[in-house]
Amino acid sequence: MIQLTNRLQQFLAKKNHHHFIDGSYTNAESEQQITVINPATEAAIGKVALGTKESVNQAVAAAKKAFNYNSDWRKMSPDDRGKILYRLAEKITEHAESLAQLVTLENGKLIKDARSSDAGGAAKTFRYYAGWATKIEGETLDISQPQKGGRQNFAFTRREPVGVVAAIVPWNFPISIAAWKIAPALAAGCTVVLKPSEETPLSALLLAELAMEAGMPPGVFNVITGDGRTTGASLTTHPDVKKITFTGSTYTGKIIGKAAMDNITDISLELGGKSPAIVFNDADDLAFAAQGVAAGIFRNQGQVCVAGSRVYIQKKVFDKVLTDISHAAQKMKISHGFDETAQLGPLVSKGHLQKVRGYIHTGMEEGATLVSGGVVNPKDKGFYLAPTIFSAPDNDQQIITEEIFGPVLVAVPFEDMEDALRLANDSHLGLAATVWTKDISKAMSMINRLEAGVIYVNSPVRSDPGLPLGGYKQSGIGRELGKVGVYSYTTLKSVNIVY
Ligand code: TXE
Repeated sequence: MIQLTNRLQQFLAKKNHHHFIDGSYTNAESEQQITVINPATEAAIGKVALGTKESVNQAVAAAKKAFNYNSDWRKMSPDDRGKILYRLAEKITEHAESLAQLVTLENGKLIKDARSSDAGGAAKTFRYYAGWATKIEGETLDISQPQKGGRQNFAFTRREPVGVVAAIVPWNFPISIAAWKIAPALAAGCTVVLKPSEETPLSALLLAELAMEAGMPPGVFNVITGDGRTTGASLTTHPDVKKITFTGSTYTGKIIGKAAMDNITDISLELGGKSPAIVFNDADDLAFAAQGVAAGIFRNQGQVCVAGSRVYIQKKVFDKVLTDISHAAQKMKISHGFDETAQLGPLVSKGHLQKVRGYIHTGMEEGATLVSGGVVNPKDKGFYLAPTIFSAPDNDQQIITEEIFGPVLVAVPFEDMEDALRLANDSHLGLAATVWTKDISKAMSMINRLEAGVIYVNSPVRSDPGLPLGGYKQSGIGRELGKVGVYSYTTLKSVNIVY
């Protein structure tokens, strides 16, 4: 068992955690509380405040004040803003073990993933966007307006920070997804109110402490804890919020999208996926492809927006590839996240485990063939599920049309490229896809015709701060990460000087 760091022990000793607003913890004694559960042990690890409308107002007011034209933040040079983001990246690296352990405690995920994807991923994202603070550009434009008396035009655009940003994030990568939003928003000069998921709110509070230690002016980055219905809804309907950035379910994304339109608030949505992995007969190394497909669905217990949860395998190699994937699945060691040798941890919550199990039941009822796994919890305590694989003849089952968001894979055979495209594009979602082939022409045809925002060839999908992420169809609106990510927190002002 891993020894918790001193910093984390001190943090957890507080037991009751409050919102982080205007540079310090607030006094939210009067609010209801949410208990945060460790999914591996089912024990409580702390309580956070369930933010009321008043607390949300306070957080937005702090962010608005920090965005005021004469504030320290607004007057700060891009270079100094970048330095603060860079210092925060260093703080995250310095306290990476505390952050990773906290993420494992509240989410259940494997500590190695919490170290690399969450703490490591967040540091990388802040480092990447630190450099963007000094690279936000407008354009000069050669316009054709006639002017009197031989006067001329000097037209240009400038990018300005959009204002107070509401960032609403899910529980699957609590601080790295938060970083995907906070880092570009701050690089652009915005201020932020972050609402973490009610399942994993603690790591966001620790991140806010580190931001202050990195020299972030008060009010620039605030954290409000709470649920979706009260806290999240108060934040997304607040008239002083100028941009909403959300990652979560398509269902909630639609509610937030409608709320945004009431105030004509800018919005970006990164919603769910049901991403296809397509394995051709001529994949370079079929065993490697099978391993990649298994990694693409079972990483983080399948709770990954870009998880390849449908695998289409060309008929000639269907049995071989499916057998390899199921061998890989059956060999996975299921254990709590602090077991350094574990390969699959618990799911995030009891409710989520029930939801995923419900889908497995539905798959069996609808006649899909269960190849491995199933609904049985392999442990006495904790929210565990064995990696589960189904095979089905076509796309007409619920387990292949809806996002399950757990360690559940459905395999379907295909004839040829046209058939693979028909099956892969037959979805209301379009976040990601992977293609496994050594034929570059085939890979390019697939890239051109797949309806997905992110495509990887011969690798499971991974994230990188420099590579934009977002979805086609009901997988979302807008893109985050990369240059487009930082520009999405700016608004364009067009200017013409007649001289
Ligand atoms: O998501 P929600 P949940 C999918 C996945 C999962 C399902 C449900 O299929 O099984 O969503 O998960 C906040 N106004 N994804 O319930 O509801 C909420 O408090 C404002 C895919 O966790 O979308 C949390 O902070 N905010 C996804 C955040 O929204 C509201 C990752 C996400 O919650 C709100 C997670 C409201 N009305 C789940 N209602 C991905 N794309 O990676 C809820 N929230």
